[in-house]
Amino acid sequence: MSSVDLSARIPNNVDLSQDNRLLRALEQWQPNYLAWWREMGPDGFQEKEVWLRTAVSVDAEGWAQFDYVKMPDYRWGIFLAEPTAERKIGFGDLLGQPAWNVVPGEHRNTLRRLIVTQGDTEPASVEQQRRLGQSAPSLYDLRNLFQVNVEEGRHLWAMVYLLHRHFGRDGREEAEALLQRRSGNPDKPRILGAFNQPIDNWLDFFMFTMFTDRDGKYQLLALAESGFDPLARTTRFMLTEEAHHMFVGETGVERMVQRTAELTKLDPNGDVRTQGGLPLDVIQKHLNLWFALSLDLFGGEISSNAASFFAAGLKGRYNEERYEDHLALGQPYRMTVVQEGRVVEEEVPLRTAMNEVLRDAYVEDCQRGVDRWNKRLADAGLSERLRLPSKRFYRHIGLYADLPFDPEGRLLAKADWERRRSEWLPAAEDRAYVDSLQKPVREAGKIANWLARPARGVKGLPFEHEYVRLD
Ligand code: BYC
Repeated sequence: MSSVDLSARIPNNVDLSQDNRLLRALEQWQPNYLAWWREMGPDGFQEKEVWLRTAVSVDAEGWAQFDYVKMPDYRWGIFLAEPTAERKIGFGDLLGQPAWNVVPGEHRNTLRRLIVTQGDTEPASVEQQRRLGQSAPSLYDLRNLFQVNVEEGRHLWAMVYLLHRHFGRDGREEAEALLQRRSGNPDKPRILGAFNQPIDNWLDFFMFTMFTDRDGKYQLLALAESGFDPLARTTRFMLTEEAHHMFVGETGVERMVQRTAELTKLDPNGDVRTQGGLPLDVIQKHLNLWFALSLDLFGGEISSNAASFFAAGLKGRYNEERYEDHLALGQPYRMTVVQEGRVVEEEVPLRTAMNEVLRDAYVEDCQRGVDRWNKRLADAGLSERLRLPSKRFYRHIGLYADLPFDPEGRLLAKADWERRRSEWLPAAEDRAYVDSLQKPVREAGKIANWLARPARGVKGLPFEHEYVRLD
């Protein structure tokens, strides 16, 4: 097992001290990263002590330690999961050949692009969320936000390590560029659509961590199958941290829904607004928005890029092992396409549908979360339910991009869609109402009225714990 060097300036389990050139390059990047973190990281809380977990090992047991840390002092490190002895490529045209530890020349550009695209999302999400600390509904939630943020920072380190270690000068330039782009900036935007959207309130944040971080999970799972072993090992360890981010989203929405149900029942007219809670239809609109934005992150339904990533052994399917056939040749995939304004079924070669195969697994996982929220509503005796919209609704990438599908997946006339838009997506007045509830709660043990307390605190501590020291 590679040993973990925690005392180094950059904690790592990749023997950085044995590679002087690489170490120097990363040590040059580090101050630029910290400058970016100070400029674009959580606004107003850089000097506060936060109860954070820090990755210190890659053991299945005890890989992290918890302590109070000021965020700029967080020990951002480089950790790869342990190698699998004699690992073989598990899919595509090179099935059964040894996995690579160096980048094959012919795949250099493609791999770099995949790593840069993945890497770009990490700082982007920190930028999107940088002002949320100002309106946190409790110290527990404030701490979870910062936990997510520092770990997205570590995921950037993970990708930057690969760029520096395996892509020479191009890789160093890309690592620099990752600190230059800015979420939502029209002159130097982040690469993927959802990462340029504003996250202005905690409803957006919980939906983002539920739906967009879950896209992260599936993309990382697909990259964890990669024949390029350092990428597979890096992403495998990132998934350990990612689980918490989705927990924050899934339980965050669940706590909102639970509180909405309580407040609805409390009001003599069943009006949650009079009680200062979030109406379910407003929650549903935010769900529609973030689900659709996150579906776009899987790329086009029919993608020759995805087919060649698969053929070349660069990006596999989620849990490739559970398939019997790892070549995916000669099999069709049925999907809905739009022809002359009509929705029809068509068969396409499976390899070109790899983005859609991954999206299917993702949708199933999202549905499980929605079912859990609906159980809360049912338990509270409410008849309303939340629903995932159709995969065709409000898409900007792929076959259904910019076509006027309603949440049921029916194609409407453009004018009808526009007229009904505010029934399905957050409108200015919905945003204004949500914003009006975003008052910070900074006393340990207290929580905003629109949100239920979590079932338990962090790592055995009670909810009342002072998770962020604000004095
Ligand atoms: N926005 O062949 P197509 C995460 C581009 S999230 C803008 O359909 P492909 C996280 C595409 O680049 C996970 N552009 O797509 C979550 C291509 O451009 P070129 C991030 C888009 O290549 C929360 C063209 O359209 N992981 O980790 O099959 C917090 C045609 O595309 C978009 C990854 O992204 C879009 N949504 O697949 C923090 C994994 N979609 O080449 C973190 C690595 C497509 O024609 N990336 N385009 O100029 C990939 O696997 C692939 O690049 C994609 C796109 C799945 C994203």
